Amino acid sequence: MDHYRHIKQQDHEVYEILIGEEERERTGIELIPSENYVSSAVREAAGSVLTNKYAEGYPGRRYYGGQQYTDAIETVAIERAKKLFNCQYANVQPLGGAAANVAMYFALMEPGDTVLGMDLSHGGHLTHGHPTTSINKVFNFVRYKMKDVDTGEIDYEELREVALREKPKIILAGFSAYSRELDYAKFVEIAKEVGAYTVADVAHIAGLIAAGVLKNPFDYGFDVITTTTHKTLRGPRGGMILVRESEDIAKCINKAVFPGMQGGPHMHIIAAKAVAFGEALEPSFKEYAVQVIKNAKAMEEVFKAHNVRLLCGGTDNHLLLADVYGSLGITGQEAETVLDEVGITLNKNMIAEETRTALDPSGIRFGTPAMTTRGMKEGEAKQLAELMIRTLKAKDDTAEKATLKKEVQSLCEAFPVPESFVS
Ligand code: DSN
Repeated sequence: MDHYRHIKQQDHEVYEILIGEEERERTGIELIPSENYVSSAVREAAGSVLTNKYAEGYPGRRYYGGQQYTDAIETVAIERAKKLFNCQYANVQPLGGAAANVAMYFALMEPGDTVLGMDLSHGGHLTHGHPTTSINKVFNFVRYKMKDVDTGEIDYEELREVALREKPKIILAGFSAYSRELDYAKFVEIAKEVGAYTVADVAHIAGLIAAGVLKNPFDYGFDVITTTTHKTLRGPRGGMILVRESEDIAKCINKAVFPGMQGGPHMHIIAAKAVAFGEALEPSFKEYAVQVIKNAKAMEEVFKAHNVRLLCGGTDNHLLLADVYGSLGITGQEAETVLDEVGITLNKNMIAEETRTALDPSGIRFGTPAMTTRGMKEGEAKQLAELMIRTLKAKDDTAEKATLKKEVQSLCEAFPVPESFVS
């Protein structure tokens, strides 16, 4: 592997590990819905000399010298992010989605203030105030849920009642395990009634929003969006905070990120974000995003044909949650393990109204961002879903698992991860 030639010469231990991961990614199918493959251009930027540079502050207002190129690259990333999401302000420094959310909370609230967010067992995220997180000790988190877990419809009546009662400072829309579109207009209407900020954590669906294939919360009047940059947006591992139009909010966000929470920004990652945002502005990215959803719908069709219960009754986005314990009698952990054995990577997941434990829940969560990046279309999505069902039924069948592994490998060989996504 030429791109690791210096590591190979200098540090064989690390080299072997990197080669192992390359092989794993090449020969297996990645179905974790929060993962993707980045282009070689994004990887080059992430591995660039900008890792050498301290750049505390923001373009034109730094605390160290030598910033002509850091200012330039951060400005490119900001301008491209604003264009992608149709907003006035962008902070591209958050190191990840969790850091973005924590900074956003401190920007918009005082300790003790209340956030109204999606119940974690109904698809919300750890950083939306899970009891085990530090942020839960600082702010008060209250919840809304789905009205019907088999359609995914949010209980907007309950959301309004809780908002009127608890007077949240922030109403948070967003999820990491939910497969339907949200009614953003409803969130804004309720927030206006109680004087709350509206924030959407779109980490999972950012790429689908940027491509215009899912609704943009800003079009419905949301104040702030937080996101990661490495999921459907197909950039480097990192975070970002966007502000629709309020300069006051943007200033609070900037202060909360630096110096509030972070020190020197990772300029090499900001460069990689700029490259990824450039790719997402290309027409080919829209085609990709359209295909991500088509592929998820194709997988939905197969799971339904096999009578496997899907939470929310199916999907409008890139991910699916299946109740494999209820439908096939295999636990989420067993499913994750046996699928891993044949080269299909996904994650076990709690389902709404879960009766099992977080470490061995009833569900699996999977999605199509990475397999779509490999160029797979509906035919392959259906083939994969069939392979998954066969694997889930072959937990103790060594011969069938060996056959399945070969089938997964030949699918991978037919669809190598591309190096570039723009022509
Ligand atoms: N870990 C990410 C996910 O898989 O959804 C979110 O933090």
